Amino acid sequence: MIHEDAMLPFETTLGPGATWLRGYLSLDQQRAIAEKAREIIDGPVGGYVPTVRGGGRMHVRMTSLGRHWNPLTYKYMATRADYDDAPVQPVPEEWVALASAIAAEAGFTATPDIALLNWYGPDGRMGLHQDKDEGAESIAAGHPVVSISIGDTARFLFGGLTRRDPVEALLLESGDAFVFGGPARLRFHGVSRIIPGTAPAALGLSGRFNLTFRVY
Ligand SMILES: O=C(O)CCC(=O)C(=O)O
Repeated sequence: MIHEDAMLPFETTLGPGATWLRGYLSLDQQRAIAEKAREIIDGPVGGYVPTVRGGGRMHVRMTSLGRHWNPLTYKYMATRADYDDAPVQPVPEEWVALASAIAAEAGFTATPDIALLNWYGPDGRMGLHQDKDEGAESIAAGHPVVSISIGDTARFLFGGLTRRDPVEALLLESGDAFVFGGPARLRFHGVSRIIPGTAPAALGLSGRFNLTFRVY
């Protein structure tokens, strides 16, 4: 099923624990997040294109906050051991507060302490995967992943608990939030493509930032 209908309600449930909050962020909030995200991704511990276990290169520029996600070991650590050994930067406080508020809107109590910041260019994409590298207790508790989209629209794929389960395609637009926790915490997801030129003109962005907040 493809959710492309602009008349969809603000809050859409995609099964227990999975909530799509369309247009959650105002343009001013989006602008502030985009500015901060740009500063981080172009900063001293900025974005790089990770090479994963097996040698494949990802199709996003990524940097981690709070703890570094190592794409070779699939573990979180204090420095970027797979790249430049730089110490990871903290998650900005205002982002923690925002992610907690979004989690609450979706029915979860969570204070994220780690985040991945991804930049998608026109050919950006991310294969179907589960987010299962956080601490075992966090996953067992079902603490949610809180995702924020800024910039160009993404065709986001959301599947089930196994790779073979049917996948829905959602068009995540700038300002949308998406939360999956509880029974949805380990659902497969990915991004099949970006739709260039769809970012709100006021952001002056050509590409897409995605932020995913998690509790380690
Ligand atoms: O860009 C997105 O919407 C998804 C990002 C994602 O799946 C991840 O960072 O694990």
